[in-house]
Amino acid sequence: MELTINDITCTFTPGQTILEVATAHGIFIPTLCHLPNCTPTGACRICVVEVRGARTLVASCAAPAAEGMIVGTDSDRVLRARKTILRLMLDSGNHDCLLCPAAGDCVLQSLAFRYGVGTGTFGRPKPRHRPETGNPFIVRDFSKCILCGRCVQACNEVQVNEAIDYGYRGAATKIVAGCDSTLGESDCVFCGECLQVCPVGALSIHDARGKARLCETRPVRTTCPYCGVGCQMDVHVKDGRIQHVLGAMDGHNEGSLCVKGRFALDFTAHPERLRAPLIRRDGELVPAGWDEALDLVASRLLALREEHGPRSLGFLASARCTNEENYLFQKLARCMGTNNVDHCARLCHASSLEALVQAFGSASPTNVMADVVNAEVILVTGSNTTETHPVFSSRIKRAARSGATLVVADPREIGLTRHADLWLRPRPGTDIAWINGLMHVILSEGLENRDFIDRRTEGSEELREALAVYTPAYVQTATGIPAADLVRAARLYARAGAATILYCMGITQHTCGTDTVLALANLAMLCGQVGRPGAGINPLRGQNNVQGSCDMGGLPGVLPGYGRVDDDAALGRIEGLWKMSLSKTPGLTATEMFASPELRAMYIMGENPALSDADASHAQARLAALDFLVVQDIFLTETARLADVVLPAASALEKDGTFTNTDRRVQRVRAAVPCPGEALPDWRILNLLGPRLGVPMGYDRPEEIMREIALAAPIYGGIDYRRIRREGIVWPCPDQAHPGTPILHRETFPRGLGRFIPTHPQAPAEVPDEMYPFVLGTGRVLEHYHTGTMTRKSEGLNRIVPECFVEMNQEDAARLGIAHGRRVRVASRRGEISVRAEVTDRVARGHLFIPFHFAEAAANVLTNPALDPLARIPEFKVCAVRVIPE
Ligand SMILES: Nc1nc2c(c(=O)[nH]1)N[C@H]1C(S)=C(S)[C@@H](COP(=O)(O)OP(=O)(O)OC[C@H]3O[C@@H](n4cnc5c(=O)[nH]c(N)nc54)[C@H](O)[C@@H]3O)O[C@H]1N2
Ligand SMILES: Nc1nc2c(c(=O)[nH]1)N[C@H]1C(S)=C(S)[C@@H](COP(=O)(O)OP(=O)(O)OC[C@H]3O[C@@H](n4cnc5c(=O)[nH]c(N)nc54)[C@H](O)[C@@H]3O)O[C@H]1N2
Ligand code: SF4
Ligand code: SF4
Ligand code: SF4
Ligand SMILES: [Mo]
Repeated sequence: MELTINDITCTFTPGQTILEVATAHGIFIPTLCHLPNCTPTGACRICVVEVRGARTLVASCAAPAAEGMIVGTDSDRVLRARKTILRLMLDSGNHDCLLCPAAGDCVLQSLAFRYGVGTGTFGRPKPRHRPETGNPFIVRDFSKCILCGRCVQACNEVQVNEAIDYGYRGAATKIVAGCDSTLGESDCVFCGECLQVCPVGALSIHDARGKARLCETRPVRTTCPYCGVGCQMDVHVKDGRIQHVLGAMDGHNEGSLCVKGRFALDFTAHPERLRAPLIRRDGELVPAGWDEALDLVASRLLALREEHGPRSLGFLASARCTNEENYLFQKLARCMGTNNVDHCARLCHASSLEALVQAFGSASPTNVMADVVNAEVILVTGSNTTETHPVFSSRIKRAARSGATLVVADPREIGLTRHADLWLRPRPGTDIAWINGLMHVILSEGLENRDFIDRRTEGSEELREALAVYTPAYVQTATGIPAADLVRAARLYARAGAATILYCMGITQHTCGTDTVLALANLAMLCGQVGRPGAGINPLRGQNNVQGSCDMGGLPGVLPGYGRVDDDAALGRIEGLWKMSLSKTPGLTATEMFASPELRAMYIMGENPALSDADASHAQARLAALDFLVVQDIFLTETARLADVVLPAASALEKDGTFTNTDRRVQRVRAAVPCPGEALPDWRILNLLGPRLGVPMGYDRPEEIMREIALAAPIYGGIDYRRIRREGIVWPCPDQAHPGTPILHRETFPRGLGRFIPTHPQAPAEVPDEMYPFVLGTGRVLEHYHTGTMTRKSEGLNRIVPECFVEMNQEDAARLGIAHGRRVRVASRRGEISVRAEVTDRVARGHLFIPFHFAEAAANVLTNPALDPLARIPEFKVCAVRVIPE
């Protein structure tokens, strides 16, 4: 279809607005209230245009384009209208550009300049709002607000946090949080989406005056160093310091970030950053030079290998480090003669890895996050998505708003339960029962996908027999989920044109984790809900680069690209590439390293097991008892304090490389600020150490390492820095011409047929009794990350969540006489911590929740190190404790 704008013929597709058509043809129309992907409001009217035949001017952001339309965007009438609108806006507030933090990056300022409009024309009294500064991140100054409403749309339609709205009426209209409270007292989660879209200076960052204005800074495109969503961000830098962080509009996150990505990169400049290597002398860690430290590491590791053999050495790789660094790290370990290399994936998705390899032949998330829009039903289980994958959760909430059915299965009330059509609330550790129950209902109602089962799977008959006992009545008793809800969920999932499963630690971190993931895989295959747009099974990857460190072979049983170490062909290929002969004996897992008396030395790059391992006191004792411990970190962590040598590393903001997010998307990481002191990027440290251990390295740039990765791991075969300059590529990407693979298992599974492996419920390793009557679950909060080494260096985050707490049900609290906010002791068979009581309905009676971010009240002092027999993952989600009021 065609229309004419300013005498230029423009083609368009039905449904486009005049504004969209103009923009697509490079014709400028000013906007203030317009936000892409949101309902047009036409609130500011600055985008008015003249349409021949229309009596009044038309707001182009809301008016649909029509065949043959004749549009003028810069007639006198249009310009007059725009100037009047600008005058009214400038008049309505304190638009003093000299003192405004948004100057140089303000749409109002640039339009005023463009249209030659000064201020003060109507002489109206200026508003006298006092800026709201009470929260640590966002300053709200409504004397500059032009009521464009973009912040309201960003909060409600984009992030779906529903914290702010219009309040009052007429001239008193204003943007309010909650019932006109401060942002800090409202539901605001400080994602900063509103801040990023505000076209003027009404919303600005805290301490703006101590920083450079946006227009004075240089942007560096990089990937967020926190969670597996892998948001793309522009880090704005001046004078070697990070000044602002903006979400990249052209990234897969479409401009969104969460509070950590946007506001918590201040750890990079923290005074406690490691600035020089440290060596233990007379019991004290003292500064040393690089040569001295690396020589010591090399001589001790070589001596211990000489004396006790290569299997006495253990290596922990890092899901916080880049692909290039993990690749070099496992290369170093393997070339030293051991496959004893593992990392935190063991504590995380080891059970997914084990189960999905058995069922499908590959364990990676099957669909990219953006594909969730294609799902009619979204089943989220054991994932507190709004807090742990926040920007992805916004996509899920948007999908639910536009009609997708959201089913949440979680023992705890979480952010998503409010948006769910159905919330199943199983007792912790009972997931296999309800998942089997869903399949029982599906089979008994004939809702299974016969065609998929016949063509793509094997073992369905055994499954059918195994499921006979899981009637809704049985499941209700076993899990606490009402029978009717189970039936409803089964019908929703099975009947959906496309349904996707998203799951995380609530499923995996159990002694029955592998079996629970197998049950989910059975469910997906039974209904043919995998291998299509909107249909898949997605173990959400947690860390920024946990997908990548697995891909790089940071695991004891597999090489880069997932060839098995005990497979001659796979091993032979890598031996040829490295020109080294390697061990074909699978190594110890991280959890086994801590149990094995064989182990004499460890090299830990970017992990903090002294706090993150189950039964942390035992883990600490084990680390302390090693003959030699090297820790390479950005801070002197609880683990580093136990080391013989500490090597200071550059953080993600100080080096180049790539991270692979939960999409399997390989994205660039770029240095934005200089390394502190003598700290070096991990890849450089390994490059210096390798030759000292007889392992050839010699890489000048991370890009060279990626070239070798492409040879070592065929799934990365077509990935190079040039191709991922702007946008990441989703592996498998076997060659340079391949566009990447957003959806896995479309035609076949990597193992050929998908395999049904029936599983049955098992009780957790430790169940409540008279001495320890509560079930404790551990996990995360939005504002903090793991052992807190980074987020607890952020002043703002610490103001929001300053200390550890235990969530406890109101009835339990009342029975024990514990008031909200009171300190209590929580004790298990392994230890005891002191925390503040958070009395709430979020957890059910008999259940407790404690986040594991706080060293001074470490949840892992309490947790049970019992392992899943196959995956060797500890049972972080269930142990038995008692609560004693202090
Ligand atoms: N803010 C923040 N974000 C993070 C991280 C962080 O530390 N902080 N860490 C990252 C990493 S590495 C990971 S692995 C992910 C983890 O992300 P999640 O797995 O979402 O995080 P957890 O807090 O461990 O929460 C797990 C969820 O499982 C539920 N759950 C507990 N027990 C059970 C059960 O028996 N059955 C079921 N069905 N559900 C249960 C809990 O109620 C909770 O909602 O987060 C990543 N993102
Ligand atoms: N109770 C309980 N415990 C748990 C869990 C739970 O749910 N409950 N979850 C488990 C899970 S899923 C995970 S993934 C683990 C996480 O366990 P860990 O990986 O041990 O925890 P982190 O605190 O992320 O440790 C990462 C370390 O890397 C450092 N670091 C950051 N960037 C860099 C870098 O560029 N280079 C180097 N060299 N170091 C860097 C950080 O300072 C930090 O010390 O915790 C597990 N532990
Ligand atoms: S920071 Fe995020 S949650 Fe808070 S008001 Fe702005 S958009 Fe809403
Ligand atoms: S605060 Fe900013 S984004 Fe929100 S209505 Fe006012 S001017 Fe628009
Ligand atoms: S959602 Fe994850 S990747 Fe995105 S900004 Fe937050 S922590 Fe970073
Ligand atoms: Mo994790």
